Amino acid sequence: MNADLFPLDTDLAIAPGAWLLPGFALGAAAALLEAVGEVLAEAPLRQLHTPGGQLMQVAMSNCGELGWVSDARGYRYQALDPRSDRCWPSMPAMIKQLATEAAQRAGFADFRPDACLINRYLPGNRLSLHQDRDERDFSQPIVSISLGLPATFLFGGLTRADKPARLTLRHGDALVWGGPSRLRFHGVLPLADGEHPVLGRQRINLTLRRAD
Ligand code: MD3
Ligand code: FE
Repeated sequence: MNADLFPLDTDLAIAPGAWLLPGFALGAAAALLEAVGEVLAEAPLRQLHTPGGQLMQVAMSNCGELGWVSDARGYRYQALDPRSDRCWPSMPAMIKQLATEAAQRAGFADFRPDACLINRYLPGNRLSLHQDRDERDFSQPIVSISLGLPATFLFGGLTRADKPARLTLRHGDALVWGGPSRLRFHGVLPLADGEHPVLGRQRINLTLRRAD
């Protein structure tokens, strides 16, 4: 009864509307990685350019009806993979299911993700502080699932000037950001080198969102 009505005592309230679910995806990690492998066979990881012309360190791909892209024309979601001009691979049902369950556990019963961004970090790769604001409906939360090497995640406030707090994200952890935390600034410090037993020298992050 507890699991459905209240957060488990292992669930960690980070901020209003923001939850860390440690190990939430651990049991599903092997199946998740197999599904991600199938997506990446169709839509390989690639580094994108920021609108300002900088090459992003983190390599990305997408699955779902919409995928997040960045280029000289700006940041946006689109239905076609610009590398192939074909639709992004569909979102594997088990990924969508897991993210929906994580959102539910954090109190967001109506999460309907249509976009899943796949981020691949190699040692040294970082993601600078930013807001996720390319989506239409900020009442829908964001769910992220971490796999592979641990990363130090930075979460700030609603202005860039707010000094960010740090949080370690490990293999199998899920994060849910919604409500008043949906527009917090956040980023990832340079990935420390290491060897993960399953993923080797990398970290994979899945970020599920409702874009449209
Ligand atoms: C907090 N990815 O893809 S996931 C991104 O680990 C992104 O790859 C990071 O930020 C990563 O945009 C962080 C956790 C996350 C995602 C969205 C958030 C945290 C968030 C939106 C608002 C606040
Ligand atoms: Fe983000």
